[in-house]
Amino acid sequence: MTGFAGPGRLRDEVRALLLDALDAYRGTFAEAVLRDELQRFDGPLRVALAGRVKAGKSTLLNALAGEQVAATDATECTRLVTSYAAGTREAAWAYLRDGSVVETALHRTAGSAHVDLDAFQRAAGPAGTAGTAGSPGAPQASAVEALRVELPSARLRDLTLIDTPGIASLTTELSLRTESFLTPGAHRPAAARASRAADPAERGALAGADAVIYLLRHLHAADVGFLASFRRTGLGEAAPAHAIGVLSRADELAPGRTESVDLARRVATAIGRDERVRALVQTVVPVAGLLAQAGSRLSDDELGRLLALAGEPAADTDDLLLSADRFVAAAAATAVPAQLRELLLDRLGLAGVRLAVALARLGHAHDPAGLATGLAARSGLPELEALLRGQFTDRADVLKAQHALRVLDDVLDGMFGEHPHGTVATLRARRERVEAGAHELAELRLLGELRTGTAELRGLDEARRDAMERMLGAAGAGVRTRLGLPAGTPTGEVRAALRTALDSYRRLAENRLAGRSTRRAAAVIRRSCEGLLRDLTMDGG
Ligand SMILES: Nc1nc2c(ncn2[C@@H]2O[C@H](COP(=O)(O)OP(=O)(O)OP(=O)(O)O)[C@@H](O)[C@H]2O)c(=O)[nH]1
Ligand SMILES: [Mg+2]
Repeated sequence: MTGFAGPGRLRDEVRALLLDALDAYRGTFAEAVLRDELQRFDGPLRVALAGRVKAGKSTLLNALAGEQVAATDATECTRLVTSYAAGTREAAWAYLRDGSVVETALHRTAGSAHVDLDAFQRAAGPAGTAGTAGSPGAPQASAVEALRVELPSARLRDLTLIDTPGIASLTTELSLRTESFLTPGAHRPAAARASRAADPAERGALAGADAVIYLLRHLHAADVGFLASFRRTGLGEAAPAHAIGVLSRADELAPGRTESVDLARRVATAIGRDERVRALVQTVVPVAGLLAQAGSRLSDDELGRLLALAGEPAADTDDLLLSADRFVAAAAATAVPAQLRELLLDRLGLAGVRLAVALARLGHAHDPAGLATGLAARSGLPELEALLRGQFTDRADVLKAQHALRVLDDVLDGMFGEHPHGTVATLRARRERVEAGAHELAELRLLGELRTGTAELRGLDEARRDAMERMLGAAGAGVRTRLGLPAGTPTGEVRAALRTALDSYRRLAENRLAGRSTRRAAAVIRRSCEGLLRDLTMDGG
């Protein structure tokens, strides 16, 4: 997109650096670390879904994957970090504590993918599965550290999705699995890391994510605490660029009102303005994962019955919709059978059923397809997907480069043992040059500093500060998004706007009356403008 360093140059440089480091560290513990990093560097971006128990992580993962892969349930459900990646066939692998990786049976049902882990459980533990293992109190004596599921899915080609157990889970061990996955090494002294270099859960193919979707139902101290630890450990000041906040289960905020998602949007915006949250995520958007899946989880016949329900006398239906218990009561006054009502409740939730009825009554949905589309349109998922493209997929190279440089730092710092003499200084110098030459990294760093308050744009009003953050890619890496222009704006107009921006940031960068941070930020944005103008010309625009 914005190939400031020339298209793909950052990627090529970092890749070459990793290869040379691999050569230098051959035969040491660090070799495996670097090999894993290289593998993930060449693979799709890895995005984890994290948040407290029952925030709706697995449901949102399914909505993004476009099929039911992760198990979801009203009781605590996800017990192992599980990544879902594109593959040529349906298959699953268990990553064991002893470091081995074993292919294991994957059973697909209509509801989810179920990984059979019976063989790995200790004699003392009960049978466990990827998503639906026993009760929350069941012993966690499993030898399995994490799972990888591969599916032939086009949606997963650019993005590997990682489901995680809830933070602040009922069992501390489950929370810790997520925390140690997302913030590798955070809970352990550096010296202890070297000895764990052979542990697969601490390394490339599994450890860490390039970016995180953090689900909140409302702002809670545990969320702030977790997000802060994510920033502190892995990703430094650039962290907000790596995290998107989602106000999840948005339909439950104002159940059944068609404007529920609008209300959720206002709440999400307010949460996103909170200083503590701004320092940790780029933005907060509302999403109702359950609504997004109406079309894939309900048949036309079932959706049709829902429309019929909306056509029944309002007095009866309104009474029915007062509570979940009333809705499924055997003796309810409706022509829709109780069994089907239970299914509708399970697939859409009460708020979803109410919304469906409201859409039909208001004439927004006339047939099953229209109803599914109406619900999906109000789920917030299309907006989240656009955001993921702009923020994560389009800058996958930059995010992965950042991760790779961080791992390289750990290696060069001796985190994984021996230094091959002589080469460390050379590699470090090259690493510094790569970082200094990559404007993309400078942008993310500055954005992070502005968000965390390390740098401040003093004396500028809020609109100007927002515009500067946007120019740095805060709302997406595309040139139109940066300039705040609509998607279809013709190239000529984009170029004119860029020239105007370039002039104004050049002046601001040289304005002695502006604060130091402001001038530095303006200088970075001036370079962004120059790069974007160059890209526009190279694209033939
Ligand atoms: N109304 C509504 N309910 C939802 C939504 N997303 C999830 N749920 C419900 O919330 C419950 C938990 O959903 P999951 O997706 O399993 O949540 P989770 O965060 O993966 O839960 P754990 O893995 O146990 O931490 C289920 O009963 C879902 O049906 C949503 O968008 N709207
Ligand atoms: Mg889950």
